[in-house]
Amino acid sequence: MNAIVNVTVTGAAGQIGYALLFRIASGQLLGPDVPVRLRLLEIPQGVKAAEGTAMELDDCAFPLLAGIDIFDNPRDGFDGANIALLVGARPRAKGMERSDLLEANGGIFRPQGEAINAVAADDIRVLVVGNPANTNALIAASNAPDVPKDRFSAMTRLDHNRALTQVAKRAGVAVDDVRKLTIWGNHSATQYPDLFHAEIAGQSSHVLTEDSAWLTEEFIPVVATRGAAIIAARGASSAASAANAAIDHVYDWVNGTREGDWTSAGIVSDGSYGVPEGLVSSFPVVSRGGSWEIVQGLEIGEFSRERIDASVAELVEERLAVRALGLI
Ligand code: NAX
Repeated sequence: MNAIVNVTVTGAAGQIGYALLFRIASGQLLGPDVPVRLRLLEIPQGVKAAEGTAMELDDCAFPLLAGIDIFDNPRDGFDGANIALLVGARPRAKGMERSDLLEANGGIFRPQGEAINAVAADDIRVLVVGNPANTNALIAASNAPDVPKDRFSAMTRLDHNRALTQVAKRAGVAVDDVRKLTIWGNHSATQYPDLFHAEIAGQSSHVLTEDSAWLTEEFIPVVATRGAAIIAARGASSAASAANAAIDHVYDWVNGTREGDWTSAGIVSDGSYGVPEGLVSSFPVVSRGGSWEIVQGLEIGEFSRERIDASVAELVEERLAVRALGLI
């Protein structure tokens, strides 16, 4: 049996937390032979509900679940964490300006970054799910100066998975036959799902990219605004699909992406593809040896360039705003 891995989940009593924790405890996050100890972090008002979820986890008698602890402060919540899923965040309330939203989330992700810096395990890997995910990841990473920047990532895997299914449906193939799709930029409506390097059942995707009406009026907006469409239909935001994407992201990060494919993740830019260094932006990535690497050498045409630049411009603005607030 492998060593026990400590997994901290924030926002554990929320709807994504509820969809996520059982899958982690059953072995789907890290693999079927890796025992996990869950550390649930909530605000004090969320602790009771987290206790209820912990009771249900106990009642599943998962063989891989080595224990569950619940905390209401980051210093204890991240103590010894090997993996941290930062799901809890402050949603945008009516009438809230974007700067208010960034400030409110800074109040969450700055102390969490500081706590990760102080008490997490040396091999800590952090996935930020809570929105605005890219900039929240930037805030957390900036406040954890002793943790290598490449250990922080923001989730765009849900967008990636959404795009895979849209392409598979359009092309009439299985989802598994669609490869090398990319989500670029911010996890927001400006994100750019890029099909130009995609392979569909081993063939080029030009049949789809040449259908410019479908590409610009259907595919890109459907993927970019899918979150709002789910809310309109379900009366609540994506939860199980978001939890599933978080599982996919961490599983691939730890165990490696499959040969002949790549995925998408928000990671700290090294300046690749003209994305300013230090921004947390989504890129085409592979994971090798437990680290994300940006897929290099892709040709970016004018159509893609414009859209990548627009989303990156939004990230630059968000960075300026959190800098002005003294959060990074
Ligand atoms: P919920 O409102 O159901 O749950 C959030 C939970 O976080 C609550 O239980 C709350 O008490 C807790 N919380 C708040 N502040 C906290 C703190 N400082 N420490 C620990 N816990 C804290 O939201 P849910 O639907 O679970 O969504 C969580 C976040 O994921 C939201 O920010 C949401 O916007 C974001 N999403 C991100 C996605 C992505 O692809 N990156 C997709 C799905 C989702 O929209």
